[in-house]
Order: sequence, then structure tokens, then C-alpha cells
Amino acid sequence: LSSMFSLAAQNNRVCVFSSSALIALASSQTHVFYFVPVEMSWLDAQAHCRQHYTDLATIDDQKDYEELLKTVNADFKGEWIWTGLYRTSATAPWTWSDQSQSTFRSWADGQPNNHGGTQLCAGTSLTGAFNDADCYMQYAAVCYNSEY
Ligand SMILES: [Ca+2]
Repeated sequence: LSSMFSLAAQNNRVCVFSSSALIALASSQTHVFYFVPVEMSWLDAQAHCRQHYTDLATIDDQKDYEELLKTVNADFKGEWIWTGLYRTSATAPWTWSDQSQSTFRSWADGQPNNHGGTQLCAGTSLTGAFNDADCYMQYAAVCYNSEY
């Protein structure tokens, strides 16, 4: 986006084009989510998503999050579902598997608490709250395909 904006500063026609492109993205879903009802570690879920889709789920905003939660099967009985959110150490920032710059977070009250000191991967509940968990935990996952 920064290169688009620097172009925009040099050329009004490019500016108009960039603005309409941004509006189009903002008003349509940017990810198509796929629920994977197989319980796997976060790394196995990431490998599965990268093999069959684009990556583990990245969430851009609340609307994106609601779309993600809608993809979970109604008969799913698990408590947590892996998303693409993770960090490389307890002091590293939370990032997304696909290196997205999305700053969307929806931590449950008191989370992330890094319980036990090794909770470096984030799952979501069906009620819309993130929790950091140990990456070896076996959870279902949500993958995405990029729509653009
Ligand atoms: Ca936690």
C-alpha cells in the first residue's frame, strides 16, 4: 500500500484508481475460510493449510472473524480452533502465519496469559475469543484461500 500511496502522490489518475480498489477490498470479504475438523498440532495444521489452501486463517477485522466462525460445522464439539496467529518466543510479537500485517486480535479476558511459559500459538473459541495455547495441542483449524 505504501508504494501505491507514493505513486498516488505523483499522479492523480493513479490516486483515483487506488482509492476505488481500496473501497472494493473493504466492502468484500478478503478471505474464504475452510474449517478443517481434524485435530492437529498448530504446525501440522499450518502444513495442511499450506498444502490444500493458502495458509492458516488470517483475520483482518470483525467481519472477517464472523465469516470465519460461520464456517465451523454446527456439530463441532471442540473448544478451540487454530488460527494463523503465533509468535516465535514468549517475548516476540504475535504475527500471522502468512506474514499478514493485520492487527486484529480478539483475546479472551486474561489472555494471552502464556500459561506454563510456552503458549506460542493462538486458537479461537466459537464464541469469538482468542487464547494462546501450547502449539502441540491437537485442535481443529481454519484455513483460508485468498480471494484476490
Ligand atoms: Ca492461554
